[in-house]
Amino acid sequence: MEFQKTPGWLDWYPSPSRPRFRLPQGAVDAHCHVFGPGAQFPYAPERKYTPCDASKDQLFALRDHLGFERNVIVQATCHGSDNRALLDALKHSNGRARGIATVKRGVTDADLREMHAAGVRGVRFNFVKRLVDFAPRDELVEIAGRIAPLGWHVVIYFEAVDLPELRDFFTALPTTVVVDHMGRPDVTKPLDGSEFQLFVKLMREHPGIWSKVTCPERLSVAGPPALDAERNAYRDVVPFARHLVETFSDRVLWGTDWPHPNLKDHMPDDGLLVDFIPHIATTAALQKKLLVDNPMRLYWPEEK
Ligand code: 0GY
Repeated sequence: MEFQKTPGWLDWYPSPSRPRFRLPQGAVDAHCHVFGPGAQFPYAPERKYTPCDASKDQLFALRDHLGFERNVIVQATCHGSDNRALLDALKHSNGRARGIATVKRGVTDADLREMHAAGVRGVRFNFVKRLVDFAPRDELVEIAGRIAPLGWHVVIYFEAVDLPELRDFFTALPTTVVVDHMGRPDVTKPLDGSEFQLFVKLMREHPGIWSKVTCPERLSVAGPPALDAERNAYRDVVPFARHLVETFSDRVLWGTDWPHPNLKDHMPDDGLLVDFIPHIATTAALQKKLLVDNPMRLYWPEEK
């Protein structure tokens, strides 16, 4: 099947620079996607955007180029609840990728078992209006109850303004909960303002809630990075991510978000994104927790 990508959508960065920051051995890119290829794994009819293809082989090449050991591949909304591209990538990763799927109420125990065998360790619930038509809450509760006995967790994606309304739902979930992209703070608002502090409070009061300190390129309002000698881009996002890394060092994850869906103004150089890490995790000990210990504990617990 032929797919035309959504007009205005940028392709992923074709030749990322080599990062200056040397990742610790065993580092995990804990948030990335595969898209299609559409001819092999068609995009979902209910999708809100059509991406450019971004295959497992391209993802694995990026992993090696940047110096990561492993990936956590997250089902993107353009594939809906058809997890075939994700499962194919996991099965071809030689055990070096684990996955987060999207499932619907009708998912069978056999489906869940197959996903587990392939390396799926969680499901994603999406509350971002531009990306999905929301699933009813009772369906999500039912799914969470089904996956909890497998030792899986729930990944949630929402915008900061929606947290007050969603908070009680999140805290009632029976599994570990991982928040995508720090709950998407508005970084023009103060770090100690009520919006971000509500998210910090959520994490402080609920030790089962983790956060990905990801997507500076998406959250930054400073526009394309003004490079300085330190390759220190997306500076306006640093205080938010650094605060979470330092306050909740055992519950943070980092990922590239390659191939960066829905970016229209600026496509990040993934090498530069890696060079963001030492600005938010400023010691070797914090870097090891963020990039190795935490994702290994969550996704490869049998190796710890
Ligand atoms: C991300 C962010 C986005 C998209 C998706 O599944 C998706 O389509 O997650 C976004 O547009 O903010 O994590 O990749």
